[in-house]
Amino acid sequence: VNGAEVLVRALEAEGVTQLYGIPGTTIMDFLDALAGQDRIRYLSVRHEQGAAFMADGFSRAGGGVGVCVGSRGPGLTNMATAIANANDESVPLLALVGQVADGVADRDAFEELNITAMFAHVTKWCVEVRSADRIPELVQRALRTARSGRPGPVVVSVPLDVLTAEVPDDTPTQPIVRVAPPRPDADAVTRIAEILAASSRPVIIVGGGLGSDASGTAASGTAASGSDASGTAATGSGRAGVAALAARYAAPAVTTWARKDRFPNDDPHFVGVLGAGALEVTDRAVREADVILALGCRFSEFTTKRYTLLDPSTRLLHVDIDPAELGKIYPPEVAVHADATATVADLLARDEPPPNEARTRRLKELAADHDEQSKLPVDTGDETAMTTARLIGGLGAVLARRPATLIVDAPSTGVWVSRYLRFAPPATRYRASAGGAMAWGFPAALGTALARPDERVICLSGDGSFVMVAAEIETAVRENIPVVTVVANNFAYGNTRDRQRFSHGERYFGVFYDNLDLAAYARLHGAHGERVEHPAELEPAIERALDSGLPAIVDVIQDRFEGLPPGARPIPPR
Ligand SMILES: Cc1ncc(C[n+]2csc(CCOP(=O)(O)OP(=O)(O)O)c2C)c(N)n1
Ligand SMILES: [Mg+2]
Repeated sequence: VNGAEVLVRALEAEGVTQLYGIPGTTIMDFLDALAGQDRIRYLSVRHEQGAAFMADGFSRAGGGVGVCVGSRGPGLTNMATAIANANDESVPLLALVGQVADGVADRDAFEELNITAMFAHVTKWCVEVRSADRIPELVQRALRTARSGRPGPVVVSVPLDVLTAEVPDDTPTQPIVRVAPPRPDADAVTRIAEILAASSRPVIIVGGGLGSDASGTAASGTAASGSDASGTAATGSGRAGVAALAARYAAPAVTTWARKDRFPNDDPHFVGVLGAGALEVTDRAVREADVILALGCRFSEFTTKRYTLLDPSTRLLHVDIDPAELGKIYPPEVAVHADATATVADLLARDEPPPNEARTRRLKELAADHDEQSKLPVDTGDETAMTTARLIGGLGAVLARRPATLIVDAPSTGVWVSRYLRFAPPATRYRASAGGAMAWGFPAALGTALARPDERVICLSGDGSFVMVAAEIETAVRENIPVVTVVANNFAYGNTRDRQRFSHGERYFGVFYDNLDLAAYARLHGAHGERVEHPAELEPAIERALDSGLPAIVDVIQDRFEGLPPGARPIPPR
């Protein structure tokens, strides 16, 4: 057999079930090998960026490690944004690319790129396979690297002559190796418990390290996985575990920007989502805390309002699976290099502290303020205007009737979702991008639907973001992926328009444009299309889109100044 066949076998041995890609000279033998089997599904897409964001969505939805495929140079550079975004956001991903044949390498051959040099900085690992008999070893290591520890993207480059090289048919695949996530040191757990018990204004910050769908630990059967599949109250892991921990210390809990559904939103300890446009009460809970327990969060610029959120006098207890994150932004008093879910479980295994009145009183005050502030503002103005308040209200009403995963791209409407919609997994789930790359949403929604074919997926996108990847509607129709995409269509790069509103004297430049009729565009492809111009049309249109069973676009026509909720501002540029 040839290297391409061995590559297919190696992927299959690792449990890969789907690939998304675009062909090119260097990977034609790989496609040939895929064509001769039916264990791995190959979906041809319309842009490599789409393939990589789809793989990202597949990973986040718990489908395993998402894999995207491209031919050398330009095929891979088209994936670069998605790879860098996955690196920012700890998403496991494998980008599999061809490379010029070794026989002509280093001559600036056609579309040749120094792949390992270029991608070293935005991947967890980037490797070029030098001989076909090492394909099983390196593919296995790549996938293990992607999913272990702090997950992230890997690039595997396979030169053409490695794919065509002959190897014995009995070239073995390697047995799967999974790395158990590190458990916390017992002394550190004791210190955390003691400091929390002595605190008067604690807060728990829940980040992506807790109960991650993408951790890959569920597949290994090891303890301490908090994925949607295994995060049950019975085991005290994941979402239920951290809610129990919050209850034990009467501690309010907040989540980082993209992780809203990592804490039960209907729990009385939940006081909101950090990040741009966070509610006043959410920021206050953190700013005024005497003790912060940070579980698997990296204190991103976004979450910390440009590193201004924490008071230097606050005692920080920081748990993270990546030791590089401990002390990187804020120096912790207790730094725990461990899996966050395992740490929660170990904390819960200790004796209950006595109740504390001061903490309970503060929690009640914050919870009451959160209840008040997280009520969707009611529009009293022109009832025919398709305002964002009405858009979010309608979307929330549909989600309450028709449970789905909501995928939110980078639109200004994201702030509304993070403030005002509540998610109760597993019925309703929420996925957002924190790296900020526009265009993530629609393809990530396709990947989510591919990972969870029995569940519904709704994508909320801005028009600017959606149009960047709109070509993938053809992929969705051809491959029968019934994602409903609601486009908040304000004919503007709204988020950047608001920077001009607040920081550039309302001098609007380069932020407005025209869009074609996106509902008609959908129908031209054989998808379902709805154009919504009046608030009363919104909910029935989304319902019809869901009922159609087709990929669908609901094009919601708005005023070009629609965007952020009242009082919210982009983080100032300086
Ligand atoms: C790939 C990429 N380019 C540019 C930006 C900067 N940016 C952030 S949001 C935004 C505008 C988004 O417009 P749209 O998707 O229509 O959403 P809206 O804010 O209008 O709701 C821009 C240009 C980005 N985040 N990612
Ligand atoms: Mg817009």
